[in-house]
Amino acid sequence: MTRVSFIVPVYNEAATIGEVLERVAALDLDKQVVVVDDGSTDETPSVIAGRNGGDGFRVIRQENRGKGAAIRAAIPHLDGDIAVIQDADLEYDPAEVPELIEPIRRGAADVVFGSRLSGGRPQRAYLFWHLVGNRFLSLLTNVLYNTTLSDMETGYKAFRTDVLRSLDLREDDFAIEPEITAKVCKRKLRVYELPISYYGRSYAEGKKITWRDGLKAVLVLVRVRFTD
Ligand SMILES: Nc1nc2c(ncn2[C@@H]2O[C@H](COP(=O)(O)OP(=O)(O)O)[C@@H](O)[C@H]2O)c(=O)[nH]1
Ligand SMILES: [Mg+2]
Repeated sequence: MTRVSFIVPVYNEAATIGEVLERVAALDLDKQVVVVDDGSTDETPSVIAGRNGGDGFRVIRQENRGKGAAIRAAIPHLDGDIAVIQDADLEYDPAEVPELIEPIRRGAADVVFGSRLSGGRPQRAYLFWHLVGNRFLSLLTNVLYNTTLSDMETGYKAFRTDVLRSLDLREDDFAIEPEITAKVCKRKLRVYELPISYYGRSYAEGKKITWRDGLKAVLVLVRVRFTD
């Protein structure tokens, strides 16, 4: 059976992290869960500590350096065949992970992106400029790397674990998303997309990504294409 490693970057998500971990635990998969909490100042640490996750459950703590640093910190600890990034904020529903990883399990894909923009699943209607920004970044990705992604910024990205390890990721903050996308595309890996649901949250509910991350994404996409 395929073992699946969940990487859960979490920063101040006390309202949702418990439910996320419960939904992950409920999945009928052979799995490992690596939570990276880098300095949450709310109740997140006690919610995590209150869970007895068993053998495959590990919590990494470090100084706060961003989502990218958190994902990178988890990579050396992965022991699954497939690795999935699972945000801690319930924008993405763990119940969809078995479907997401299926193309990798079948041996057809090296990487699968869950797409919010390809239709067919519930999507919260809101934040017009985010949609425009995400469409633009995906178009730029497609032009630079000759591919056809609809949602390069998606939080749901699944990988063969050896492929994730080989990407040599360096970004600390949200620039990890374009860095992953760019390096995956540049390597000519077999990338698939699958429509997923998106239960988007507002800034009042704790969303942290901003337009500055969008600008930085442009730079990272161009940099990896022409230099790295
Ligand atoms: N460990 C860690 N996780 C972070 C940090 N910043 C964001 N995250 C997590 O990354 C995920 C995505 O963050 P979010 O603000 O929802 O961004 P978006 O979904 O890309 O708009 C959530 O699970 C956050 O808790 C950070 O500095 N450290
Ligand atoms: Mg989110």
